Amino acid sequence: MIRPAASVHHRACNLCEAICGLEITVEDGRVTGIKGDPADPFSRGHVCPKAVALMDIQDDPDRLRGPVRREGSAWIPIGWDEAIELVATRLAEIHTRHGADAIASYQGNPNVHHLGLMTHSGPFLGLLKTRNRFSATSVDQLPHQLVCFWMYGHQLLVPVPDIDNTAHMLMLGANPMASNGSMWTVPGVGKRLEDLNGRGGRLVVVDPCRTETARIADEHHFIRPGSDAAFLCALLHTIFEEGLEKPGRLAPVLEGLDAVREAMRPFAPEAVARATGIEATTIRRLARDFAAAPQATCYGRLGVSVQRHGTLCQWAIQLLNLVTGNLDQVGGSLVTRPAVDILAGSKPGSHGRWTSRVRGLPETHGELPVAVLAEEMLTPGSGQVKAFIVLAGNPVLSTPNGTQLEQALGSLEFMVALDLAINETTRFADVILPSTTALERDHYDLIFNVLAVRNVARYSPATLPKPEGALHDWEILARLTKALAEKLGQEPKPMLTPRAMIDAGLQRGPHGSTSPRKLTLKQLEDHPHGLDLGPLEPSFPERLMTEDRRIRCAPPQLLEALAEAQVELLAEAPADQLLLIGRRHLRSNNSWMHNFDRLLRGRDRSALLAHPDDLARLGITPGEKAKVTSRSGEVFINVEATEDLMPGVVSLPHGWGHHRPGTRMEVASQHAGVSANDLTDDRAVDPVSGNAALNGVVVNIGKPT
Ligand SMILES: Nc1nc2c(c(=O)[nH]1)N[C@H]1C(S)=C(S)[C@@H](COP(=O)(O)OP(=O)(O)OC[C@H]3O[C@@H](n4cnc5c(=O)[nH]c(N)nc54)[C@H](O)[C@@H]3O)O[C@H]1N2
Ligand SMILES: Nc1nc2c(c(=O)[nH]1)N[C@H]1C(S)=C(S)[C@@H](COP(=O)(O)OP(=O)(O)OC[C@H]3O[C@@H](n4cnc5c(=O)[nH]c(N)nc54)[C@H](O)[C@@H]3O)O[C@H]1N2
Ligand code: SF4
Ligand SMILES: [Mo]
Repeated sequence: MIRPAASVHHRACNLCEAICGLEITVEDGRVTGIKGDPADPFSRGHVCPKAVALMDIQDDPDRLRGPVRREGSAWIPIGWDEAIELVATRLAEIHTRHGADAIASYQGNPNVHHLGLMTHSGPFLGLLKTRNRFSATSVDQLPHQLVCFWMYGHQLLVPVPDIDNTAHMLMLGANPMASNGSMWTVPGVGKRLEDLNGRGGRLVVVDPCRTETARIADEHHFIRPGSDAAFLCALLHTIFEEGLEKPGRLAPVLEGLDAVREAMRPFAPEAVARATGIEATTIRRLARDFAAAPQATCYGRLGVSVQRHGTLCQWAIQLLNLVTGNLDQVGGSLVTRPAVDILAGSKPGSHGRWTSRVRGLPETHGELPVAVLAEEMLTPGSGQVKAFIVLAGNPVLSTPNGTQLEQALGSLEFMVALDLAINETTRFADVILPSTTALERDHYDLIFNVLAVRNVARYSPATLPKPEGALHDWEILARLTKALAEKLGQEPKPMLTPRAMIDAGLQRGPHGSTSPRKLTLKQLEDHPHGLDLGPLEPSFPERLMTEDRRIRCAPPQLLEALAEAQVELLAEAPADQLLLIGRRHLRSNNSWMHNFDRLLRGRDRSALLAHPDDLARLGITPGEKAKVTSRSGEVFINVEATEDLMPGVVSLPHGWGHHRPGTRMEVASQHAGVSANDLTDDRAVDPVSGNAALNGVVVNIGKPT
């Protein structure tokens, strides 16, 4: 047999924030191999098991390959012209009849991993002028962005831990050994943490779970979920009280530090020990260790953002870096100089320009917190949401109180989804518009280069040709924009292709036409493994984006929120309370990579984990099914015992619950699991940002009778 000639292609993986370089073998039009690209200067060959699943996404028999329209429970294939016309007509009609706010949108996680959705969803959604815009941001990193907007003047001016040069890393609520880093693009984080250890550095992890990352740390401390703000304030308190403060070079541009010092006064380690579950002497030592390290960086991620006091946590983390002189320092936390500087051309941010109709939660950066999405659909009255656009998202599994959202989606007049799958959310759509896959399109990381531990740039050409009749997401959006604009009597702005935008962006950027490097798209294409543009370097105050280039240490909203939260933060944990938190697994990705056997091998990963003492107290036998209830709902799930959890804490991964009728994901439905978000509470939000508090949910466990 003659084997068809194989070709080898290089591209960046778009599945998670690590943006690893891949080497992909294609034979006879099919992908036959995917491995790490050793020549990628940034990821240096690192890869994880999900990368190989890019070929499963490609070959998934359940994947939609053309637009479909729903009639009852049947899906009818339709042509693109008909699909675009249908969607534009229905949206325009609802817009005219019920007003702009009657159309809501949700942009899911893959939007930020997808060039065409990044460039083309804004103009489309902008036509609607709806206040009901939502995204995964408000079940995720909203607190980071709000804090950076308030302190540094731009929501994306986010300092990242300089892991390769630090001597001491304090990490809260993050498990990069499973998640590969977040708001922190750090491919091969395991190797980088090993190197930290090798040069005598220290990793301290604070997490209610002894995670994969905690296991390789020098120190791990359990913390009661939701109490991190108290812990972080106690670190700051100690630093101020013991005179360990040394803001250094940035001291002249710090504004409001006295107010911060005053605000931290009530949070003595001795006052927060019971609330956090960490002894006062330990807290004091951790503060001293951090302050004494020659370079240190504090990083807090999902576990401290997606909880009751997420914004206070992110504020305290910035302050800790800042008062110890580690902000904008090599080995501390630094901002990038991305080759396409999306900060330069974008709005710095906003907060509270409007509030949600029913509950009055504030807008941030043009979006409302997704925790109010269902109630905006279910509550009658002027401005009620009647139509829904979902772009690459599965909010039924990803946002709090998923069963309530299901009920809401069932009540809509019209729904359209840009997606490849008929899943828990898109099954409610009237029309689904599936695009090409990641391997069939060009890619450039607009967001993750902004959050990377080195300044890097890489342009990935499509690996596979675009199939006959298929459209890229950006083409679908461009066609929808044109059709809808006509119907709404608006003039659509001319749009460049994503590729042309990157070329222009590179030339305008800091390494572009006015710099010695004169970076162009052509140059990037000549470097198929990506370009390293150098390490992160101090750039404050010049790079600050506040009007006066000063750092606002004490945004009034945060001072006020801390004062209001004080009693709650200092309160002792109620006895026998069980708090639910989430967890991630290396072989899973949010809600949408459960349809591939390759990633599901091994033992069941969807069990509820609990501490053996809690199970003994409740009379639950490990290995058996239990009933877990919360204010929002109940699930029945196998329970496993583990001493890796702090007593009083139970954990479930999110993104499961594939048993729902009407989906078309054969393999996933056989590994259904339950959805953690059938237990999380849409009413539980961070009071400052409205970010959902998906961690620290009060639950009860009982026998499944
Ligand atoms: N309880 C709990 N809930 C959580 C979290 C948690 O830790 N705990 N984490 C939260 C976080 S951080 C996030 S980011 C959200 C994520 O939740 P979502 O924003 O809902 O995103 P995903 O679950 O990744 O769903 C992605 C969808 O995009 C589709 N898709 C994939 N590729 C493409 C493409 O190329 N084009 C199009 N058009 N569609 C595509 C997939 O089929 C899938 O339907 O979940 C949040 N929910
Ligand atoms: N394999 C894999 N990789 C992923 C994803 C995935 O689903 N699978 N999702 C991607 C996405 S969208 C994101 S946003 C990132 C998230 O990346 P990470 O932020 O690293 O998220 P997790 O791995 O969920 O780790 C969160 C940690 O917070 C802890 N935690 C929960 N509650 C609290 C608390 O109150 N306090 C403290 N201190 N800790 C708490 C949990 O025990 C957990 O260890 O991962 C990305 N990468
Ligand atoms: S770590 Fe993330 S970017 Fe790297 S191969 Fe795995 S999924 Fe892809
Ligand atoms: Mo996320």
